[in-house]
Formats: sequence, C-alpha cells, structure tokens
Amino acid sequence: MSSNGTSKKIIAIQGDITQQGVDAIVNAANESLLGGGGVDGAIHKAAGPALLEECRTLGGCNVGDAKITKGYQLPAQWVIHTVGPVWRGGNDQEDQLLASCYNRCLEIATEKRLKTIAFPAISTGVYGYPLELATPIAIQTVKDFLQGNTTIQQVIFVCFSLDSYDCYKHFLLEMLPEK
Ligand code: AR6
Repeated sequence: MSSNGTSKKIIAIQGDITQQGVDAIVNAANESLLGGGGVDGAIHKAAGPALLEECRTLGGCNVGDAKITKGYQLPAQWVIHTVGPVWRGGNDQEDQLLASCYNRCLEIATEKRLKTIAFPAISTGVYGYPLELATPIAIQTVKDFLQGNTTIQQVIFVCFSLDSYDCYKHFLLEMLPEK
C-alpha cells in the first residue's frame, strides 16, 4: 500500500519494525527512555543491551519530543525514541502532542540527513490512543512535513496487527488519493 504524490513516498506495511532495514526506526517509548513493553521492549531486545546503556545517558524525554541513539544490533542504523501522549479522552492536547512526536522524529531525521524512516503506531497500544483517531494525525503530519525541505525520501508506517494495517490503508487512500 503506497502513495506517490511527490517523489517522496509514504507507505504502510504489516510487519515487525525491528526487522526494517531503514536508516532509522522510531520507538514508542516512555519518559524514562529506559525500556518497557510493546514495541519499546521488542526494540531493546533486538538491539541488545548497548541500547539501554546509551539511553541511560539521555536524561529521559518529554511527551511530544524525541531523542536519537544508534541502532546497535538492529538492521536500522538509528533509533529515534519518542514519547507519545497517554489517551485521557481527547481533551488533554493528545492530538497536538501526537503530531509533535511525528514532527520531532522527522526533524531529527532531517538534521541527520537520513533518507528512510519507519514509524510504529505511536500511543495506540499501552497508551490507549484510539487507532482511528491516531492514524489520520500520523499521516497528515508526515504528509505536511514531506512537503517542506527534508532529506527524507521514504516513510514507512509499520503496522503490527492486521487491524492497524487496514486502518492505515483506509486513511492513506482517503488522504493521499493521488497514489
Ligand atoms: N513492530 C511494530 N509495531 C509494534 C511492535 C513491533 N515489533 N510491537 C508492538 N507494536 P505500544 P504506546 C505496535 O504499546 O501505546 C511501552 O511499555 C502496537 O501494536 O508499544 O506508545 C513503552 O515503554 C501498537 O500499535 O506503545 C511505554 O511505556 C503500537 O506498536 C508505552 O508502552 C504502539 O504500542 C508506550 O505505549
């Protein structure tokens, strides 16, 4: 499932983000940056203990912000750790904070002159953000960012479940109809 409105590509796949051979994968972390469950646990397990050692030097991360580390044993060269908002019903700036996560990751990737980046569905697991509300924010934020000045050529949304893949397919068709 892909869209090619410009030469920069946005695609969704179903898979495991730890297997992606891109320049950077994004981790849906927590404010401590010291690991956890979900995609965070999977990334730390696949990267090996050196990732946690580097994360310990970062001093945590605020909600809506991001920090970069090396990828260690991952096929990806870099990991960009971001902290999504916990869903509290929608009146606690969740949408702005979620958009900020995507923007900060893309800014950091651009500063490093990276070309390819893979995102998980930030906040839609343990943090409880409804997938059908989070997905259009993810797509719109990436689409807007790619219209500006960036080295990024390809953004991959890596969907762990079939449900999330179906959701991304639906919104990509609706929001990026030029295919
Ligand atoms: N590849 C891609 N996506 C995955 C993978 C994977 N290997 N594993 C899970 N997902 P979550 P959050 C999907 O809970 O909601 C952690 O404990 C998952 O299906 O990982 O931002 C952190 O330390 C879901 O769609 O992250 C924090 O404490 C998406 O990744 C907290 O969870 C995000 O689910 C962050 O919660």
